[in-house]
Amino acid sequence: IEAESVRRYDAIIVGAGFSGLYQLHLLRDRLGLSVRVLEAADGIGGTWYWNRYPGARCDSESYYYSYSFSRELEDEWEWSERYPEHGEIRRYLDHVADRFDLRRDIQLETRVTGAAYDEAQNRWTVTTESGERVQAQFLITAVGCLSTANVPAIPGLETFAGAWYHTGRWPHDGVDFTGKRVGLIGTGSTGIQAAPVIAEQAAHLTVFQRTANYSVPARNGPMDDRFKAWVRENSAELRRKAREATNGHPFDFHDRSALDVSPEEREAIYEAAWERGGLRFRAAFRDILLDPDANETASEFIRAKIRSIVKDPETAETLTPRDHLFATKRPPIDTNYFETFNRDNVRLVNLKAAPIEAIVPEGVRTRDATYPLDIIVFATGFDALTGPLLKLNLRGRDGIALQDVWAAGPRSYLGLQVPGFPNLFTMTGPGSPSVLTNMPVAIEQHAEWIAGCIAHLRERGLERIEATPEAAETWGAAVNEAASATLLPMASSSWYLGANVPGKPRVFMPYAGGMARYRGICEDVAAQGYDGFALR
Ligand code: NA7
Repeated sequence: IEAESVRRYDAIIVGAGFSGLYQLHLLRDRLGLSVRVLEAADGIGGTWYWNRYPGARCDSESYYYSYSFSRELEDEWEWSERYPEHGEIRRYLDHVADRFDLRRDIQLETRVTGAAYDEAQNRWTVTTESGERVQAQFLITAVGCLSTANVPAIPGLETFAGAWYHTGRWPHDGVDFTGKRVGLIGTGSTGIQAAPVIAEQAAHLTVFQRTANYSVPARNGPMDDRFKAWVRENSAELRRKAREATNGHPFDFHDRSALDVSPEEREAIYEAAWERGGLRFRAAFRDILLDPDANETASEFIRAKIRSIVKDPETAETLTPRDHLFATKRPPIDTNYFETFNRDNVRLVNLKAAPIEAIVPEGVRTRDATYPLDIIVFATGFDALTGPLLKLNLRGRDGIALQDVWAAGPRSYLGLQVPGFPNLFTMTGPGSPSVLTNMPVAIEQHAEWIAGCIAHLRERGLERIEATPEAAETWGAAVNEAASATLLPMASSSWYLGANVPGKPRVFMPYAGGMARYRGICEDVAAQGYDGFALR
């Protein structure tokens, strides 16, 4: 009786953001599978459903932070700004869902609380918060990498008399800062986007900084007609460039070393890159992420900019990053971040000098002062990459739990499959290059590779695919090796390493060998009949 009440599909996808939507389209409309998408929120959009904090916008430019699989979709959609704001991205994804008739297979307000693989039936049973159970041969997680909010366990939070929010769980009707004393904890990409916007509204803003950060101006602005026309004309070329780039952005890395030019020429190149703004500042020289001396020239250029923008010398010094090199942590881009500290209603608190000890009813108490606040905003990031997957309580063959398999850090093959978890695909998982890439490029590659893999199985009458432990071992070594070839592992406080979450294993999680190389490896694996996987 029980078995009959359980609905069955060919595939279940968890999450209805960029990844889940495209994966649904491919599996249902190209492969003809029966597919169900389970989504916790009451709307689609994933990351962009939750992240509605003031100033939230994408750091990739709008004309390439979008799907490339449909020319018609591209032609009919117009972006309004150089960097898309969160609401505009949601409208885009809503449009995609309608255009490809995706909604009828998306079940909203359905939080997955567990999934277990049954070897005898070769089937995954997925359990939801409401106790519903659904089954499928294939389970695909499209849960994002930065979707599990990290709210630090600061003693006394529950005693706070005001209101507090995490940026990744922002109230949909917004937060009114008018006349309020606001404390903002965290100066990563999120805090750096939010601070200038909050400062304009609030009576007073206190920014609590643990690690000073580099930031480059985004130079956001409206997409004017000339630029739109240029994008349309060059769209095919821009998409090709993005697909073939190391990082999924359609920009060219300079072919010179920062150390091969005269100091004057270098300064001029950095100055031009600063004026142009955005993540492509990194591309000013080819070796900024490879050679510490080359990087130091970029780091020093930004430090000098901070000193020139921020009027109060002590505040400027506190804002100047010295404990890590530029872009070894995810580099933020901003609109008036450093300028914000010249406002009379903004104060910077250096947590390195006096850490937060507690939250008290009236505000935040550090080792040497109490800061009275009405609102606390936690821009404290996420339990990145592994957090969203571990929360699903996945159990593979013989009941093994992903929590146990990953106790010392994530292990996977290509970031897409974990040994012991047959027919489970982890889109943008740890071990994939996604978080180091313009996300939609990585997502389209993952979705197409997974669809290709399932098609391969079906064509050959095969039912099961599972990464071998040896392949995962080798891939783990490749991930380490790729990271070691860059400066990325040098930043000891980076979320790439899990360092932002106390107690999390320190393992460099993303594949840093570049999206282009990764794509080639995945294609080779498929061409060799899914080398490194056991097929049955
Ligand atoms: P990030 O980049 O992880 O930044 C979180 C910030 O919060 C960072 O400055 C942290 O300092 C700080 N933080 C974290 N925990 C604490 C505690 N306990 N006390 C004080 N300060 C703390 O998250 P974002 O949301 O900004 O960005 C995430 C990604 O989203 C971003 O990289 C883009 O890819 C988009 P720390 O540096 O750890 O010392």
